[in-house]
Amino acid sequence: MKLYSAAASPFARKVRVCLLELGIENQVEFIDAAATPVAPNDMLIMQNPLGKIPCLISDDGMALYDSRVITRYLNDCKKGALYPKGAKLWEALTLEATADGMMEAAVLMVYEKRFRPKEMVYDIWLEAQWDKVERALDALESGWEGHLDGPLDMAQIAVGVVLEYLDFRHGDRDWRKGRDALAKWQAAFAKRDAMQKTQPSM
Ligand SMILES: N[C@@H](CCC(=O)N[C@@H](CS)C(=O)NCC(=O)O)C(=O)O
Repeated sequence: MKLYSAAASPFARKVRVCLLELGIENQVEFIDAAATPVAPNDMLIMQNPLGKIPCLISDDGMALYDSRVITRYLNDCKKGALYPKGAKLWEALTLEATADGMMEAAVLMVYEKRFRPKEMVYDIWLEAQWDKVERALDALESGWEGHLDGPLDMAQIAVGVVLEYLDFRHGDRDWRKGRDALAKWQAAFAKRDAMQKTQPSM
């Protein structure tokens, strides 16, 4: 298998952590394919017309995206337990979608500041993206603790990844303030081997 990814991408990190937790990281060749909305990567758009990473090429040549499709595929291939069975599945998928939505907002904020001409940066829009992140953080602080403390799954991995991405790109916003329980959970989760081995870099 081949994985188009980049060291700073939180969506790609979800997949890298998933591979490590499933113990199959050595079955994948990693291809660095950093892409931006204004400078698509030519090699990548031949596999994913959306031009986004991560994108996995399976052993039989199928291109899979986005991150949630890839992680479910890998979990199925390995017969892993990163997606619970029964009613818990819907809870896990909703929590994963919450973390992915936070990632999306946080990544869009970076793009707005990085790729838009300075005079066109729309502060109201930027703050509205951050409001989404804040509301989701509050929901994680009180409401999801039962799931976060349960058996390891992809939802927890997505939450662990997005919280570190907030430190990486939006450290000045101090997401931990007033969220002691979530901060404590994150500090423990960050110690996992798979999280340590995949820390984001420029
Ligand atoms: N929903 C997608 C989001 C992927 C995504 O936005 N990736 C970013 C990098 S972090 C990207 O490739 N951006 C390039 C673009 O938007 O054109 C997923 O879960 O994989």
